[in-house]
Amino acid sequence: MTRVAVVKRVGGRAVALETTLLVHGVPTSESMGLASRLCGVVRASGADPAVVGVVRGVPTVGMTDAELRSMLDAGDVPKANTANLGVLMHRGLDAATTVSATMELAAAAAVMWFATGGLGGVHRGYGEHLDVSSDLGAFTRFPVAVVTSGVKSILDVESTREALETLGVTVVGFRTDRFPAFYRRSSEAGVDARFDDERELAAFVRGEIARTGRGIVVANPIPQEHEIDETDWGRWLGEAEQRAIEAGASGRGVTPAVLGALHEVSGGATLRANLALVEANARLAGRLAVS
Ligand code: PSU
Ligand code: MN
Repeated sequence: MTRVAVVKRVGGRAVALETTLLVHGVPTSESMGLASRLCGVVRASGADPAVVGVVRGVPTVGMTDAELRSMLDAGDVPKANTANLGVLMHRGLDAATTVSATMELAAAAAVMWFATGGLGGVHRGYGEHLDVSSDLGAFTRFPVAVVTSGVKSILDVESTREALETLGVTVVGFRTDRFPAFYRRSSEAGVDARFDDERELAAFVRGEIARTGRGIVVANPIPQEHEIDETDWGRWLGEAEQRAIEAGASGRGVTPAVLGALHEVSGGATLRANLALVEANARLAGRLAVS
């Protein structure tokens, strides 16, 4: 049960968008442009975009452009998941919310649709320790449908899929039978069910969330024309991981470090793919929200 009081500035057909993706997932020069394209895409579907984050300690569903701008200008913004969200609020700080924290705040504001790029998941293990994102457990607690291109192949995709299964989280595929791997349309892993029709998918998700009070993963593969070649991907990932290890990334710093290195070693190709798939997810979430 969610007891967070949030500032809510969004209409009835809301689609949540997360700030960690905007602040830590893409270069800062891209953040405002991406935010405005995502909001535009959601509006074009007839739904209402709501950028979610913590503004000077206040959990906010529907941040203004000025609030996002000042978060970006501040630099070095903390990344909030469900574990440290309350501490950052208590201290009155700005924070970018990950999938798990965004789900918590969206649920508190009765927003059930959320579009992102990729979920966090089970890391491949750079260090000696287990590193599993709080995103996975959030689906067992918050009644929010997250439209995502699966999990990035910087993670252990198949283990992440198994972890969702262990937690009893429903994973449905939109026009796919496979669990997508972000830059790639498919992986070794499957989904619980495939839906080809948007209206049927929207009806199922609404009914399921009402029935269970838990979240659902809606997997939407990257558009075909933006999928990254498998050989390129393997080479880039190897180099990016090496750079992240050399930079000494750990804990919450791992995902942003590997992403940043990837965008560099791929000459921007992974960034372009990333932007394209998030937009596609925002479009689908908008359509489902009004369906
Ligand atoms: N995947 C991406 N881009 C991102 C993230 C994931 O392709 O920016 C962000 C999301 O906010 C996700 C978070 O919730 O990383 C997961 O971080 P961690 O591994 O520290 O839980
Ligand atoms: Mn982690």
